[in-house]
Amino acid sequence: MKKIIVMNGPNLNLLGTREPEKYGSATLADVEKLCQETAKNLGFSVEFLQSNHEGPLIDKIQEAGLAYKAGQVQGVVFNPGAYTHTSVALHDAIAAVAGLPVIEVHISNVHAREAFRHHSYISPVAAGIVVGFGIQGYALAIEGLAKK
Ligand code: CA2
Repeated sequence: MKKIIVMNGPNLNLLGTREPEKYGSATLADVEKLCQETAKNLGFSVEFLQSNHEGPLIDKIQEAGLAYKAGQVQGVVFNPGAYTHTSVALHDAIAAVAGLPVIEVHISNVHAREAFRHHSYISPVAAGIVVGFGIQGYALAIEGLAKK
């Protein structure tokens, strides 16, 4: 069974515990369950991870690139959190694994928020972007990847 990797960046481990007006009341465990169920119905398995640090996210993108070339991975769903707006290193990691589809997801509509959230270092190297649909955005991204 091919795998979809779902990655989450800094502070997303706090989902459902604070700021429900911005990010809803679902926890990251709820997001994982949604991803597992959505992928299973489409015939894929899910590897789900969250990190508050750039390095492990970069390592996983590189690993996903090799697994994609080996035909084991369908693609990556990635909510980079605040690294979206700061990380040239994540941009470069995705650019370096040519071909690997990475779908950028944001729970909130970043374009309706502060100006510093309007720029993404990830979007130019993403295969698709899902913004502002709450945690359902993860399911939409998985559905999109399944058709790639
Ligand atoms: O809307 C999104 O998914 C974001 O990627 C969330 C990031 C934010 O920096 C991006 O601009 C947009 C923040 C994730 C922090 O998540 C928390 C959840 C609950 C409580 C505190 C933080």
